[in-house]
Amino acid sequence: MAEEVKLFGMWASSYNLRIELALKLKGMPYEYIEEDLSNKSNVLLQLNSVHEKIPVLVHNGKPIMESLVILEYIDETWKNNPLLPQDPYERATARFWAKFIDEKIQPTARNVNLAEGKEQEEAVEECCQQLKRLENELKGKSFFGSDTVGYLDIAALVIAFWFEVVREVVGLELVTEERFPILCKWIGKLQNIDAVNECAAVNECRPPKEEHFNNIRTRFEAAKADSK
Ligand SMILES: N[C@@H](CCC(=O)N[C@@H](CS)C(=O)NCC(=O)O)C(=O)O
Repeated sequence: MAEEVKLFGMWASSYNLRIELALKLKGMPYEYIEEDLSNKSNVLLQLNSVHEKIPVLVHNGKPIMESLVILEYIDETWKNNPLLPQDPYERATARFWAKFIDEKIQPTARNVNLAEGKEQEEAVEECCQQLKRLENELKGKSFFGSDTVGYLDIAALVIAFWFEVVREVVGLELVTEERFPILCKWIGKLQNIDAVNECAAVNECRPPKEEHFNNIRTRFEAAKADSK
């Protein structure tokens, strides 16, 4: 039976990007359905009635939600080019750091983006400490997945893109080579546009920079207006 793989996403979402990248690394063709998040389709609302969010992967009619869960599903379903490490301890460690990114770094990064004055300064300090912890995980390795892009690289991609957002949109020089040499080297490798290996897939999935920054600017302004 031919497989049916559909992805409900939004072009500027880094969660969506995780799934696109994983499917590309697996060489799995899929149908992409762009959602307007200000006017979500009934199909999306039915598929993910709990969170009403993208991304949703639909495999042979069955929906899978939450980007990290979807990544594991993809890895277990299509066994070529494994994303998670084979060793149970290393798998657990990769999952631990992915959770750390989503539950700790992302909320702090949100405060860096949206807070002002002293509150923003505190968020910057906290974020730098969290990023240092993550950076330690990369010591002595090319990628979090060791020699190749793996599950944790995909989960952490959101950070690679956020570094530029902070500089271009928020106007903070937060992540410098001096502060985070290992993370910066990793980002450089991922963004090597001449790469022919899995890093080429990263660039294929990446939204066009200017449009992406403009989209983020608009979202930040709306979020700030909402909180006032
Ligand atoms: N924890 C979720 C987060 C997904 C998420 O926040 N999606 C956003 C787009 S980036 C969304 O659909 N937002 C619509 C809404 O909140 O109404 C995941 O990892 O998939």
